[in-house]
Amino acid sequence: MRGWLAIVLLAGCGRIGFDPTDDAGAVALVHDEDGDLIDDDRDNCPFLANADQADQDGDRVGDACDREPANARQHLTYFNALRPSDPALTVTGFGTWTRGPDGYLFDGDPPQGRNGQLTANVPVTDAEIWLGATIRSRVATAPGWQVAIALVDQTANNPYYYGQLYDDASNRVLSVSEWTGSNYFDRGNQALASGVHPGEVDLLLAVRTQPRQIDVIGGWPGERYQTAAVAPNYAGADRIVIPIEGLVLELHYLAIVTTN
Ligand SMILES: [Ca+2]
Ligand SMILES: [Ca+2]
Ligand SMILES: [Ca+2]
Repeated sequence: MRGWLAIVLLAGCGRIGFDPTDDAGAVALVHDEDGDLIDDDRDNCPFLANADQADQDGDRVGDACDREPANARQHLTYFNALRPSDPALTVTGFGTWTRGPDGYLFDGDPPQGRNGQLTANVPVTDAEIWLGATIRSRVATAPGWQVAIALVDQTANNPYYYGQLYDDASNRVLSVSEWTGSNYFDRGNQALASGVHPGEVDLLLAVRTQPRQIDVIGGWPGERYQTAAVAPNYAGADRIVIPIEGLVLELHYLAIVTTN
């Protein structure tokens, strides 16, 4: 129901309190994405502040980002803080992406073009994909506003499942959508009280093959949304695409927690 280039999404991160040194000034932090004073490379949940590092099942994925905190089968398999020193993502679409010191800035304000997308060539099967961003503003002249996580099919070479925060003249939803090859279908959604608006935002797309189900959770601090959908055609993906539409937005991190 929604065109591919009309898909956009984004998520925010908890970098409030970021400090290059700890309070005592004795230990220099290399990079602390979530501001919990634990370096990314030794933080068991590097994108959500969890200073206590609680991990009740001991699988090295902290409870804060472990969807099954009592079932030891999670692995943090991908984390990109999107700094200039981190692996670059592929930019496509029409808007302008600029790499800054702590993220990618997307400008969806014409004449740069309203739509753009980043691609991470990372395969996923049973996993949670986390995205964090800050929406700085909406482009007033855009017909819609969106941040999304899209999965690209391993065989058809098409994006086929999307988790998204989407807002246009007829929809204001957090949703799961499916592209079947000929049509878009909204497989699950929850209405957004205030549409897609500025602020820190995050998005989680959780995908499973047994049973075939997709959960989407996201929103703004104090304004959370959740939906789920059965996904009989989901069989994994060979890459992740992050589409954005009609926003000026800074993307802060992309992470994948694999379940097996
Ligand atoms: Ca940290
Ligand atoms: Ca953390
Ligand atoms: Ca854990």
